[in-house]
Amino acid sequence: MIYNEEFETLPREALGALQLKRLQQVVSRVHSNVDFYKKSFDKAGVSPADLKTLDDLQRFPFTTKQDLRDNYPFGLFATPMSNVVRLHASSGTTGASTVAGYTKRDIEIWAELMGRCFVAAGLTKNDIIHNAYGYGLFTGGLGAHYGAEKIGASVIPMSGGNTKRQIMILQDFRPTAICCTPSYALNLAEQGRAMGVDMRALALRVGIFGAEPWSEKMRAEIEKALNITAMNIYGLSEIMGPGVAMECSEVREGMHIFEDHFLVETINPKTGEVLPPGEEGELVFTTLTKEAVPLIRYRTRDISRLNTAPCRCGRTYHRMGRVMGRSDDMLIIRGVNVFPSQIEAVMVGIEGLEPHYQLIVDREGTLDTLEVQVELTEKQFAGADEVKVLQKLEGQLKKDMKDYLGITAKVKLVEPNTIARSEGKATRVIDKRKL
Ligand code: DLL
Repeated sequence: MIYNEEFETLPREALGALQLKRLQQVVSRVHSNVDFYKKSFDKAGVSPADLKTLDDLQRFPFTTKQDLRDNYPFGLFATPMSNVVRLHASSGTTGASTVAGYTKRDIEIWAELMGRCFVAAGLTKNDIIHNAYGYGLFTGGLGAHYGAEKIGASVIPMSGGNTKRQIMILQDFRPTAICCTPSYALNLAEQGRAMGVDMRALALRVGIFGAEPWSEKMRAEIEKALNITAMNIYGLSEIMGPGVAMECSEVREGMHIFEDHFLVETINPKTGEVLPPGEEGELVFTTLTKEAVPLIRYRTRDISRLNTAPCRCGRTYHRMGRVMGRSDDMLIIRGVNVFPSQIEAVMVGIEGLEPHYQLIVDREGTLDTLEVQVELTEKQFAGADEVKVLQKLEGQLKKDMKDYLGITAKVKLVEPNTIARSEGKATRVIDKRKL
C-alpha cells in the first residue's frame, strides 16, 4: 500500500525536475535569510544562481553538526520565531545540543511522511498503534504520533519507560502495532515473559523500529519474541526526525528515502568527495521543503549505501541500507545520542576528577550499559581514605550525567595515572555490544 501514490511513484525524471525546482528555491531562501549560509556560500564562491542542475549542488559547502552548535540555539532558522510552532532538541549540554524548529507546514509535511511510513509498513486506520518512542524534546514520540493520527489509526501515547505499565496496556488495549527502539522491543519482550505474559500472543502484528543501529539478527530475535513483522525506520532530528526513510513491507530491503523532500548524497567521509550510488559512505541530506530550519548538504555522519535499483513495491525512491556505523564518535545508549566530549564536559565541572576517562559500553541482556571510568586527581586520591567522600563524587557524576545528558551510567573512580594515555587518538570508548 502507498499513502501518496502521486509522489511516491513519481517517475525518476519528474522527481529530478521537482527536486531541482525545490532545491533552487531552498538554496536561495537560505542565502537571503540565514546569515550563516550567506557567509558560507560567499566563502566557497558559490551563489544560488550557480544551481542549474542537481549536480551543481556538489560545489556548495557542507553543513555540519558543529555549524549547528556554533549557531545554537536559533542561528540557522530561516523564518521568524512567530512562524515557528514547535521546537525539538537533541540531548546535550547547552551549546552541544542541536535544535530543530518547525513551521505549521513543516509539521504537516512531517505528519504526512510519517503517515507514508506507517502505510509502507502495512498499517491502516484500523490499527491501534502503541507509541513507545519518547515524547518530549526527542522527535520520536510526537513525530510518530502525528503520523499515526494522519492515517487515522488510533494512537496510544505511551512514551518511553514504565515497562510494566506498557505490558499491561499491550495486554488490555490490544494494540496491533508498536513503535519504539529495537532494543526496547527486546526489553519489553523479556520483561513481559518474566511477568508470565505470553508476549507472542498479544494482538501486535507490526513493529516500527529505529533511532539506533540494529541488525538482521536483532530483527529475527524481535520477530520471534513478539511474533510480529519488524520494520526499519530512519531519521534524524536535524533533518526532520523519524520518517526520512522507511522500509516497505513488500521487500524489506533498504529504506526508501522520501526524495521529494530530501536530496541525498553519499560522500567519502575523509575527503568529502561524492561517491557513485552503491558505494559505502556517509549520508548527506539537503532538505528540499523545510521552512523553519532548512539545511544544505548536512553531514549526518551515518555510514550506509544507496541502492538505486527499482523496487517491487512501486515506489520510485532510492533506498538506503542499514546504517553500518558512524564517521564520528557519537554513541547511542538506550536510544539517547551522546558524544564522549559531552561526558567529558560534565566531568570537568566536578572538582576532584581528571579528564582522563574511558567509556565502556556493553549490552546486558537487552539493555545498553555504560560504565564511566575516571581518574581522581592526585589531591583527591591523597585524601581518599574517606569512603563517603568518594561515594559523593561518584553520585555527583552520575547525577550530572542523568540531569544534563539523560543517560544512566555506572561510575568507577580509579587511581591517578591508571587509564592508558593516548599515543595519538585517545581510545575513549570501548564498545562491546554485538548487535
Ligand atoms: O533518532 C529520530 C528517530 C526517531 C528515528 C524514531 C527513527 C525512529 P536523533 O535523536 O537525532 O533522531 O538521532 C539520529 O540516530 O543519525 C542515526 O545515527 C541513528 N538512527 C536513527 N534511525 C536509525 C536506524 C532520531 N533505523 C541518529 N538505524 C541518526 C540505525 C538510526 N541508526
